[in-house]
Amino acid sequence: MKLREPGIFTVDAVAGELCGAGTRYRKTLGDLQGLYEDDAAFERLLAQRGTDAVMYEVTDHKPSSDAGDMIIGVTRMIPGKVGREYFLTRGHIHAKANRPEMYYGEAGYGLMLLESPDGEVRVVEMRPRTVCYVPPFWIHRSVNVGAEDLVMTFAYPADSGQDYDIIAKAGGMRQRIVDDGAGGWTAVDNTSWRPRPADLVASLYGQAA
Ligand code: S6P
Ligand code: ZN
Repeated sequence: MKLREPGIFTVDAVAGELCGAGTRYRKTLGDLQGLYEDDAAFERLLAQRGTDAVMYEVTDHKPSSDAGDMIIGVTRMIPGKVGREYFLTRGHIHAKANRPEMYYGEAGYGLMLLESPDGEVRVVEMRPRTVCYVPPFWIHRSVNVGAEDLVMTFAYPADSGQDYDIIAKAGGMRQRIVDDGAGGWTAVDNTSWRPRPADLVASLYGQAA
């Protein structure tokens, strides 16, 4: 049997990347259109920074997409707000919904915003050395509520995949993370959110390993 070689990487918490990782992608302001509550504030930011402004980037090591294998990487998100709403990642559920994930805080101050298919919400504060276990079936999105770059290492099963539509189809995530007026954060209801149909929830929970 031909075995894979061990991977050796360095997390650069200042640069916010996994040094030695094979792949990198960036999400720009233009990629995040429609995710924020305040369209006018989004358009203003777009006019200031341009559509190609990098909002977050991911460096990762994807040895394969085999069941039982693992993907590891680092996400770096810049700080800021669209109107009152803190910068966020697109967020997703794993396409194989029963696949979990681990996030480890390297730098900055952020949140992991989690939502179950039937609409339960959890918020986990992420600081350096915080480990967040994202259980199977939870939609997850990172939010930078600090003043610095938010840098997190992650690891998840290599056959997980990502489904981004689950958020769009519900009108966004159920809660939004906004400035509390005192420079902190608070979670508020997203008035556009709609509960998922019971058959969709059942089919997600019914997924076989
Ligand atoms: C993948 C894992 C991370 C995110 C990354 C960007 O399952 O959760 O690699 O992909 O933090 O977030 P998003 O929501 O744009 O994929
Ligand atoms: Zn994920």
